[in-house]
Amino acid sequence: MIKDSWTFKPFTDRPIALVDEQGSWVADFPMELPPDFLRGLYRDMLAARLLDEKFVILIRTGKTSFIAPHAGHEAAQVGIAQALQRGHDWLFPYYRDMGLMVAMGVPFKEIFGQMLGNAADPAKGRQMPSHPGSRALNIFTVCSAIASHIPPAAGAAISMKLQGTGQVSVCTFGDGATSEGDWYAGINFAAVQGAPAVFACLNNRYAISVDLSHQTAAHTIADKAHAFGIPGYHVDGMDVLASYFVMQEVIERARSGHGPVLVELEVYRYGPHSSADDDLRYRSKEEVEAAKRRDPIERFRRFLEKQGLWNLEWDEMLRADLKAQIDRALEEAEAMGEVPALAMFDDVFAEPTWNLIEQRALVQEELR
Ligand SMILES: Cc1ncc(C[n+]2csc(CCOP(=O)(O)OP(=O)(O)O)c2C)c(N)n1
Repeated sequence: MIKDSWTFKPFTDRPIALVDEQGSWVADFPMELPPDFLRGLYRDMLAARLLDEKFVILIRTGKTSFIAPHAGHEAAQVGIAQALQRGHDWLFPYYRDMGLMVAMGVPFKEIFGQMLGNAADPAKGRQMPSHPGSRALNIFTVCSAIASHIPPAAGAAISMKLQGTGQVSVCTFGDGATSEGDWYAGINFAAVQGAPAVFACLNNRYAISVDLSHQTAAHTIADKAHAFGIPGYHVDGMDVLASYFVMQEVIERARSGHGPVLVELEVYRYGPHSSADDDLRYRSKEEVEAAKRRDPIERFRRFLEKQGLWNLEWDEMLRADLKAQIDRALEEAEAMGEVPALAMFDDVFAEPTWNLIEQRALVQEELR
């Protein structure tokens, strides 16, 4: 059931944008967010961008083996993070969400530990790089298999409803994921159960080299919500305030018992699909350059400047501070060194089984 009092309308032809490309507020309601919050959105987007740049250095210097660039996704990622009750709600992210991790509050050192697969990684190097998770922040560990996290996100939401916890399960994925069976099964089940789940598609128009026109015949990804009987919102994901406001509204809608929502956030990835991809084989330099002219950080910078909340001096200080934090965190993560081989037997079960105990002893003997 959709209430008239809700600010945003689902199934719009054009993506919902609140700030235009020149940085002007164009919404039909007043912008009443505090200055610190607005500056915080900018800081988080900048942190995400600088982290993305650092990851390129990590791969080029052979310190990590896999990166999935997220530059261009920052506004959507930061908007999603700010709309969640962090550490209370659950997040089911995907591998391109490293900027989302920063905005959620995962420490840089932990992020680098995960990228290096060393002792600074709470998961003790068990996952491939760019596949983080956080027990402390209720972030489900990323899985490489596309859309495989949609059914667990639906299951978690159904459990939240049955137990009346007041939590929401938020799940992110790319446009390619919307062609997977798990995607339909998971959202359908959540919708039928009226579970507090928000499914957010970061639509960057490519699934590696497969462009959107080969992915779906639907007009938009948001339109697919019709099939599940839930609202589908079509959002400009290069606009951090649109991403934040829509996500906030739909998360609270889900929290108050109105069931799941599908949100499509239109973004662009500036980098290749991953460190193993050559994107010039399937898209032109001109297309990428044109997308960069719509940069989410620059657009929000203009907005802040118009609000009297931005100047060059502050920007330079902020960048220098973030760069220093990132460099220090990387140094600290590197200094932690390798994960001891025996750590592979830790945390497998709450109580180790007899065969694990035997295997551990064998490995220990081998290492002696
Ligand atoms: C089930 C499955 N099929 C295929 C792959 C190979 N694969 C890895 S990433 C990817 C593209 C996913 O694109 P999208 O969901 O749009 O996210 P994006 O990477 O564009 O952000 C594919 C096909 C996989 N990991 N899992």
